[in-house]
Amino acid sequence: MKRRMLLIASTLLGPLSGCDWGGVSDYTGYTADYMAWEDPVDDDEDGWEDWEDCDDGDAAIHPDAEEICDDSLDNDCDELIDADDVDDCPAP
Ligand SMILES: [Ca+2]
Ligand SMILES: [Ca+2]
Ligand SMILES: [Ca+2]
Ligand SMILES: [Ca+2]
Repeated sequence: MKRRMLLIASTLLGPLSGCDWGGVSDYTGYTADYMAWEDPVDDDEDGWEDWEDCDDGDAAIHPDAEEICDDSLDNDCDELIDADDVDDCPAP
């Protein structure tokens, strides 16, 4: 009877402690991934990070740029292009 209790205890505790260690390493991995994702990137070095720069491959395009009304690009990152950007490109 005593031997059976020991067997049950080790059977229960084995997977439990393994699960705890797995949880710790999973959490650490998640934190590392999250930090990497949070790391700001400014590929075109215009001073605007990728999450706020609608084109992080063109230093002339950023939220503080002037809309150029005939280049088919959203120069100032307000999701309005050329004539659609009526504030910057009013109809003549
Ligand atoms: Ca940028
Ligand atoms: Ca840019
Ligand atoms: Ca434009
Ligand atoms: Ca625009």
